[in-house]
Amino acid sequence: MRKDAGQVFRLEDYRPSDYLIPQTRLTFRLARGATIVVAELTVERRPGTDAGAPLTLDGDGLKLKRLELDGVGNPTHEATPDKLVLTQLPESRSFRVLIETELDPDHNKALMGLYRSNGVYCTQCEPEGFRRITYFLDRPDILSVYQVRIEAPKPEAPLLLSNGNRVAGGDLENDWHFAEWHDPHPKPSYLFALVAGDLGCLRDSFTTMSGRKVELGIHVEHGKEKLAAYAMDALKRSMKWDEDVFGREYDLDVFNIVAVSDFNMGAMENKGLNIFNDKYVLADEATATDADFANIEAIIAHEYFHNWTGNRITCRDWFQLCLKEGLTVFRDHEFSADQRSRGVRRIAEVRTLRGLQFPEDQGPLAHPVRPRRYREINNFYTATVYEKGSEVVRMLRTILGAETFRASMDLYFERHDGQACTIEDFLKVFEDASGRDLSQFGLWYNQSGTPNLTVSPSYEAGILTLDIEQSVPPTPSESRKRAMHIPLAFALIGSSGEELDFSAAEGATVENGVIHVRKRSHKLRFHGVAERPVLSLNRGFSAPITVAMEQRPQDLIFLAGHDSDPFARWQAFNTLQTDALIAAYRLLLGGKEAKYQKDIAQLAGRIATDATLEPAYRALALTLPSETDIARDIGRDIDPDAIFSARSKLAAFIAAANREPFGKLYEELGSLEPFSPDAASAGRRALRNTVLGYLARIDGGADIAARHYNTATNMTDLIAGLGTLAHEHAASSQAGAALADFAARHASMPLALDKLYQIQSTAPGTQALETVRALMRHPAFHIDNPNRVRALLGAFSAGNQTGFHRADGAAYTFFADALLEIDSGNPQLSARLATAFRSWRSLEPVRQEKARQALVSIAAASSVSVDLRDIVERSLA
Ligand code: 0A1
Ligand code: ZN
Repeated sequence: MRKDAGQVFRLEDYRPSDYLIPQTRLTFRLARGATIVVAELTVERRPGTDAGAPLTLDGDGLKLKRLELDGVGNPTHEATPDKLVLTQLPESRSFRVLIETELDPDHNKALMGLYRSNGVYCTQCEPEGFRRITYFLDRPDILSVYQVRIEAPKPEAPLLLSNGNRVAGGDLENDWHFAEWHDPHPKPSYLFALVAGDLGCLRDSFTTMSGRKVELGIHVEHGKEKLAAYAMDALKRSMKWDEDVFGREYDLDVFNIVAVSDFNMGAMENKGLNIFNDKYVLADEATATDADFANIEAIIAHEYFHNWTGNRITCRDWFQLCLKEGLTVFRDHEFSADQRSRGVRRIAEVRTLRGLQFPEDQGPLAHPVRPRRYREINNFYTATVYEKGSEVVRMLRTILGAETFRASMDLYFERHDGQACTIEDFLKVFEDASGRDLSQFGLWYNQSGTPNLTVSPSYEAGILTLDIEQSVPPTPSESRKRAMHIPLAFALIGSSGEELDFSAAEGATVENGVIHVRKRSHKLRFHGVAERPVLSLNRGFSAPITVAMEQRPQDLIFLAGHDSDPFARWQAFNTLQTDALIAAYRLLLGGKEAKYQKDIAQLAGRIATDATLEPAYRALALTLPSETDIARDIGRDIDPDAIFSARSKLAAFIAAANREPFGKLYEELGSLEPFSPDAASAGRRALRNTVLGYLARIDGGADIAARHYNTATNMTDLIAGLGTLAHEHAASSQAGAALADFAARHASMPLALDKLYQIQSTAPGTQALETVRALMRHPAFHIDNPNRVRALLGAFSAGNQTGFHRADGAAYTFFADALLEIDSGNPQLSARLATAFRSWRSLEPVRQEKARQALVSIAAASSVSVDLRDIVERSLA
């Protein structure tokens, strides 16, 4: 085992290394079974370091074949697979170390370091994969200029890529060839990449703002080049957007993207050579849904934007991960908002944050956006670091204003280009550019938990009083919290829907429509308010918090119809739905019938048919809170079956009340138009497919869904038809026929089969476990492939509340066994999947105990990776 399972890394222990590696020359000889890597490092002793200090290099499972110091073999050293220590080093400040290692990429199932995916050699080095290739100071504050030579058999690997620009290439003996790449930008080892294989290429070019031509290439399996067209378009739009919005220009002559089919995450921003999970590159109307297109656009942009936020300015250590990730997510969110509909994107972002980050922040795995300790850094690529990290950057912009924000970002790039930085460095540029003190704001990086604001309004004689109480709940190892700076965007809405003015506000700073909550409690007074207003709070989701305020249903209905802020308007209807669902849940638990008011169904009908609203917005508004959303809002003693039942009944209630308008809308939206992946067309499809979900719940629903499936001309509609049949009419002959048809039509398309797995594993009810077991035995399922595993086991555990949480605990036991099997090859994947247990304590006692037993059984297994153990033990703590 590479790491001591108990070892904890702490932020306060950071210390610069004694040595630097300004230059790295790598030679790869890629041969089956035994790949040889020669690393020639120019090492420099840091000024002030004692000449006797040893040089300790990181390794992970390495086989050392040769070692030289300044050209002399076998210097004094100690080598284990996980460490190389050189002692008795030369007096001179700088010296050369040559290290030869031997690797077996074919048997690398962890997909970290150098591995083969579908016959293609590729690498993944973030965060600590480079040490699986050679011994190195494998930490992000060691910046080195890389020169890379790749040698490989030409027929097997005609394509040889690495970072930077290609500087040489040619033929060698025995049908081998080579290429040399030079990357002039000093970079940390985690950004190193190599690809070698036989791939097709879609080429294009981009001329930068200063007139330089950049060659662009997207490398995919032969025959799939056309499927990269959308990704290429997204790349060019991203390059242009970063110039226009952040003034950032690309800095090499080439930019390559490679799609691989075995990848642990979405994609990776290696300098000039982004490596992608093929799921986020390949798309056309027949193979990808609108959601896939939107994800591709966002992820292409995200990786490209890392070139400045991550690569040119990187992280000093892994505690600072949010420095690059939160900021880059913020940038990709802004990009998608500009490319699509800002209001709709914002609602989608908040749904993701609440769906993934809130449960994390409210459970045993909670950690600050910048954690202070970790056992396994791989487990900190979390929704908190990414999504909440992005919200923190967004709040900075809200507090400082768009202009000062941009000036601060300019200063950040100017001051820190070429450096490895901390969150303190980042906040300092905003302080310097604005002249403000951001020390209280900095708590957003250091304090975990979702803050709550309780707001109690009262109105009398032109004065609106708001009592605001702030609280941050206790989280693991943080029992006492300090008051945070929360920018709360708001409006006071008058009876005819207009925003009301006020003459003065006291009790907190109020500027540009934002209340700056900084204390535990505020008594705010707005003077000169013409009438009792309806409050619109946390507009645009200005802060990642929960807000508790008693609001009358008629006020929520009013906001849902009149709020000019699209997020707040959506939120009002969402709150009405949630309140109704929770009330019904409680009735069901008490053995009573679920009851719903007809207002909610009428409002749904009005929103669905309101032509002044964007179809994508209407689709989001008609999408009921998910079962996990409802569970999160209930908070404790969760019975997933009762939640499912309350939600189904509300959907049926809305459907029954809107049979006619929904039917009409469905037909209107069905008029055939040529496919386009643009946001407006996708929005129309989304609305039609959401309405289908309702129509499927009334008489003849199976026939409507079957017709939808059979007449679909793109993957979005096909999946909508299939999902509706398989989930709402599982026992129908139409469902069986459609599932068989889809499987047959896509038998040779793994990414499409993943969609089928996902639908089948999320079919509600206890029988899903048997379905999942059976699918795991299907020849197309490969436990080594993360996409297959996520589509089946990831979707089942995170997306099937009634199936995964079946009361007898059988799915927990099954899942725990599956995790251990995955863990033996790919710990990163097993650990991530295990987070499905993170909210186990909020279940009702019977399920809670069964989930606990499953976690305990993993912890007690004879061989568990550090990654999985870390998640399981923190979950149990
Ligand atoms: N930096 C990447 C995320 C990433 C992290 C770890 C990986 O290892 C398998 C891969 C990718 C990003 O933010 O896109
Ligand atoms: Zn990223």
